[in-house]
Amino acid sequence: MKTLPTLYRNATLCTLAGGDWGLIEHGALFSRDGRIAWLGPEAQLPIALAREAQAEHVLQGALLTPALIDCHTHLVYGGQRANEFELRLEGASYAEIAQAGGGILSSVSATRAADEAQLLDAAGRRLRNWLGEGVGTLEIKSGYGLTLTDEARCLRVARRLQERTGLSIRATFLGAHSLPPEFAGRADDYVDALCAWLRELHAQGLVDAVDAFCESIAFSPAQVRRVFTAARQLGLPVKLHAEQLSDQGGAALAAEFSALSCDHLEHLGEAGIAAMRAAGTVAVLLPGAYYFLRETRLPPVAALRAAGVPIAVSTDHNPGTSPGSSLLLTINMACTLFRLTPLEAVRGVTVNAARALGLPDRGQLAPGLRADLAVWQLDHPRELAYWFGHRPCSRLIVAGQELS
Ligand code: DI6
Ligand code: FE
Repeated sequence: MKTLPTLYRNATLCTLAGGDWGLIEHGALFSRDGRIAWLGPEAQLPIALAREAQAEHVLQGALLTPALIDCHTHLVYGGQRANEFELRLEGASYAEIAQAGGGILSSVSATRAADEAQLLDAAGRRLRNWLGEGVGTLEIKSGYGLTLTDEARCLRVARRLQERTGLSIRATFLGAHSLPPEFAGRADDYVDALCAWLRELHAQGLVDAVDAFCESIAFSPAQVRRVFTAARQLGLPVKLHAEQLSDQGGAALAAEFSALSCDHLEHLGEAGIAAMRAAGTVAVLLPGAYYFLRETRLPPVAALRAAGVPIAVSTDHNPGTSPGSSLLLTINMACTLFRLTPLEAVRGVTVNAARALGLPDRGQLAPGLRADLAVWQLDHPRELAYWFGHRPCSRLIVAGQELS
């Protein structure tokens, strides 16, 4: 889409370029063709750019950051699972509910029963919460269909949400989420089937990356290896739900396949950290799931930090373990529950979230990057991690296009 050459003036820029906030007071930013063409102190704005601008926004000192990125969601599903929340409050564990046929499989039934328009409507309604919080890029995983047709429907919904909203949406195939009932007792046959589906879905242009759930209640490292081998043969990047409930050695396996990210990681050990570091794999922390499952085992934040593994933060929005719809609350939780600093948490939903999606063209403010911008009625970016239940985003711009 064509966008006008646009000038944003009198902003407090938070570039996040380099390791710090990258603040520029009394800043200006010029975008052209959906990309950032120039930024810096307004006093240094080249006169030619001021003349070229066809749209101008004077921000009166408001904060201008890169649009936020939610790099791990399961946004497309039918139904909801508030009944399981009640069961867990009465003492049942997440794994027990899953083993009794609830959990992911109850969302699979509801998703299969919904048609594409219903899934699109429900996900579209949820997505407004992200739009209102300055999120410009969002990853959506399949994994509640678990047949070729139902997975295709969910991935198509992800594609259609991008067309409908203007947000940038990445679609991840998570066929290896749970064993569907029709394959009960035949997990290896299911892995064969989903690898064949992956080839078909890829041919339809529906897949940007491949994920799997490596856990005793889901898929073994050997099975995940087969899924990843199929993905890499198609040139697709991989990521993994790893070490959420136990240490399966999933992170080291994912690193072997140069995974973009390993996500959850509460039970991650030293070997996994070393492997992720060597492979440049991002650690995606999901405090919403930790909170909602009332977990007590913290991810090894200090060891990840010491090893220099990039840390991202995401909602993990899903109906079972993280029904929250606020990336801002999630970064607050990353600080309160996981002890990230506000700078680490904000980098976790910008620079490092971009890396977790393999998108080097966003997540910071710098010339040449996409003009994915959020304007906030805040004095300092640390407030993004501080307030909760507060919506200070006043403008969202994606690829130079104003969305709200
Ligand atoms: N880990 C999670 O937290 C979600 N999926 C996964 O592999 C949970 C999905 C659900 O319970 O519906
Ligand atoms: Fe997840």
